[in-house]
Amino acid sequence: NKKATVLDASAINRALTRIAHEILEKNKGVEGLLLVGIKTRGIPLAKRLKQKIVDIEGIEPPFGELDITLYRDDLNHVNNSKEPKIQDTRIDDQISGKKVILVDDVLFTGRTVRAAMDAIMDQGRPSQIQLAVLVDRGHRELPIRADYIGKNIPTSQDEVIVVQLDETDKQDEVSIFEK
Ligand code: 3GP
Ligand code: 5GP
Ligand code: MG
Repeated sequence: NKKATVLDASAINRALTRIAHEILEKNKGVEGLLLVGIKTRGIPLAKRLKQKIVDIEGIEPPFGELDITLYRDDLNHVNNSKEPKIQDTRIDDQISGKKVILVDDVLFTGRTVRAAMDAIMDQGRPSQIQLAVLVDRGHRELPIRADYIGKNIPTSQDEVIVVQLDETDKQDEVSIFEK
């Protein structure tokens, strides 16, 4: 059951506009950038950032997608928890020498981002990997942090962040739910 709306459509749009500017400021323009969206909702978010970058600079950065899903290792009976595994990688552009900007909707334990970095490094040697997320909900289990954050939302373990986007859910809204 829903506890609160944290970001409405205009707040999401403003956060993405700010992040697009931050990416361009930190990287001194579009040169060498490669935007990579992570699975379902990171992909429309990365596409929106790409469009904002085009609107600001008039140059379109290359774009790719990673599909990372939770996978249960059946051999691991003792600690039968799910780990994110790479399912599919669609990055047509050369990765070597690029500044890869990973984009995801929610950053939680950091395990998905770790898997994403593995997938990237398997394909080439980027000059940098940076991370942009719409929401950082805390509870990291790895030494991973985001370079660009739409909103920090401190959560308890029994809360979940629901991210809805026009492209996948017919509306733009971020809200907190009690499990
Ligand atoms: P996404 O593919 O758009 O990122 O993890 C699968 C989906 O479940 C994710 O969609 C995510 O939005 C949603 N989800 C909601 N709460 C959680 C959660 O606590 N953990 C994970 N891993 N996913 C969650
Ligand atoms: P992590 O691997 O950092 O634990 O989790 C990150 C991935 O799991 C993200 O792709 C995100 O979609 C999903 N995730 C984890 N917690 C939440 C949450 O509370 N809400 C949503 N929407 N996604 C979550
Ligand atoms: Mg996600």
